[in-house]
Amino acid sequence: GEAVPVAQRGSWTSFLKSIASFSGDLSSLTAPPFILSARANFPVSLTEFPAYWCERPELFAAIADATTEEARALAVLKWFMSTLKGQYTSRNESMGSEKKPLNPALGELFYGVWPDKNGRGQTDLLVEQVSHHPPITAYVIENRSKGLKLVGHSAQKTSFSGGSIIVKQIGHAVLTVKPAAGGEVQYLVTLPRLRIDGLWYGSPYIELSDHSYIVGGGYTCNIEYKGKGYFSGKAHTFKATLSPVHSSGDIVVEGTWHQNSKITHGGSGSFHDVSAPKEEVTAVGAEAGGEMGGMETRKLWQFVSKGIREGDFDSASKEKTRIENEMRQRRKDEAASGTTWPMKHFKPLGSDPVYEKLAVLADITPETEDTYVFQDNWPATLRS
Ligand code: 0T9
Repeated sequence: GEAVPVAQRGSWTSFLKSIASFSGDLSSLTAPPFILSARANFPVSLTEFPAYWCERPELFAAIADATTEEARALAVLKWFMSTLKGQYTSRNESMGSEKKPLNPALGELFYGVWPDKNGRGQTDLLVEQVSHHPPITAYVIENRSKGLKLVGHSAQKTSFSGGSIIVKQIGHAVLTVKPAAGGEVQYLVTLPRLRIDGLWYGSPYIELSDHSYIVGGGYTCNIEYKGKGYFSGKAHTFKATLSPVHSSGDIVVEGTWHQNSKITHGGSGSFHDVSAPKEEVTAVGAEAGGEMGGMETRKLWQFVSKGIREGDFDSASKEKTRIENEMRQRRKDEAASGTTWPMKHFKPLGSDPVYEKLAVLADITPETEDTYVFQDNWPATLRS
């Protein structure tokens, strides 16, 4: 692969071989340094990824302003579509290719905020790594003044096929809207399938495939994803069909999720457009007077990140090993004393009643999924 630094070619080839002969938890494999994730100032662990759901806070807030079921369903779809560019192409844009995120420790935390601006209200973010084996990340994003709350969890099942990594996303999110007129509306949001291509060349990138759904508020929305060589021949293509549950009259939206789209049926005009810059979350420390505690992601991985950023891979890998050993010891001590690490913000639930009620409306499989119920215990630094 040409994108691989000469000195790391051997280790990239053996890394690819280990992916090919591996099934399950890819995040635990050790990758050569050039493919590790580090941004200007901080390490990037998977606990930071839920922030992608709100990097256009005004589109999230706009969901609350809709006054009809149709307008609200369109606002939810527009917000969702506008997050995909950040979720799936932003590492390529900022770091040249998809990168391997840090594998979060059990109990790792991330808190953040998008401040109020132009009356959109403040939006808060809280993330907790609720499982290490397999990795599961639970999150909440709430705009209290607008009556909007997104609660979800995210995990992955990976396999290797035809030179690409196939990632099946596990988990879902539920968006709860409390309209000003009263009542409560809930939307189930499911997640697309990913392919990681370009591995051989050392410049991995993501393409989305199959379907994801948004269901609730009187509508079902089926979003179909295609890449190069499918219906338009273009990368990152989608077609979303929004259907009212109790009447007829579909609205169809088509375009590229990393650029823009338009309404092609049941209306007209442009739909989403993500050419304007997005707004990254501001990290907020939650312990002693707003200081970051030892389990808060940017503090935990501080020196790993510094090493990667400064090209000092030796100290990055030593520091990473130190953290991993510390976590291993913690698990051993817990086993010895018959305790387990307590979740701080969530309670696991074997099946999600909201998922079950809404998944049937769009024939989503599986029919049931577990969930992590937020305990409504925001740290004071986010509630002042
Ligand atoms: C939820 C997102 C998810 C997390 C990442 C597959 C992946 C871990 C999960 C699905 C977010 O909402 C959206 C975006 C990117 C996904 C990551 C891309 C990726 O490569 C990693 C996996 C675990 C790897 O690191 C594979 C090895 C690596 C060398 C390829 C770059």
